[in-house]
Amino acid sequence: MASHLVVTSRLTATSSFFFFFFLCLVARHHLEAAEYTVGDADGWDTGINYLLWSNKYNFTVGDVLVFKYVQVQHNVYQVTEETYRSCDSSTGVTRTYDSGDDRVTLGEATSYWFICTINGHCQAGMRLAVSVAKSSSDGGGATSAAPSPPEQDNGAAGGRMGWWWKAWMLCLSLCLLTWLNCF
Ligand SMILES: [Cu+2]
Repeated sequence: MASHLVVTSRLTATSSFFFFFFLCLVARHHLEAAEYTVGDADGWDTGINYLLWSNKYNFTVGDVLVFKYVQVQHNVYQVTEETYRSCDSSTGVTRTYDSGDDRVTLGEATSYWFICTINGHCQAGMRLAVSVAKSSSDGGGATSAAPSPPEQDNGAAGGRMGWWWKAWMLCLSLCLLTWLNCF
């Protein structure tokens, strides 16, 4: 009788853990964002067709673009569509990046335009246009679709989320093993 009680409470604990885990999974689905290295292995450089590159992917709100390049040789200016087309960065600049490892969070379902302003690089094709769709979560999209201010900074938050996720996976594996041992 006592052992039966122990098993029952163990089962309850296990199922509540899984319920909590499931909640986290759902939360993650809404928070998780894909990360794209612009140009893939080529990075952010001259001589690459970024139109072809951007056409390969479907960007959604929360995704992160990572521009990788040799610092000083290039830069990343977030600009208006007009400036993207004219390559004239004297106007229409929203934001500038120059770290060589720039992370830009696509915080809104809109279009984003980026150019490099170093000597004729933009004219030579070093410009990127990306259109971002609403979060792809099915149903109840109202909350996830709410416009949020673009938080385009160090992607530390994304990295931390990745670590949390790994921790959770480890936790789940351990729990599963323990649970299997009970029977
Ligand atoms: Cu450049």
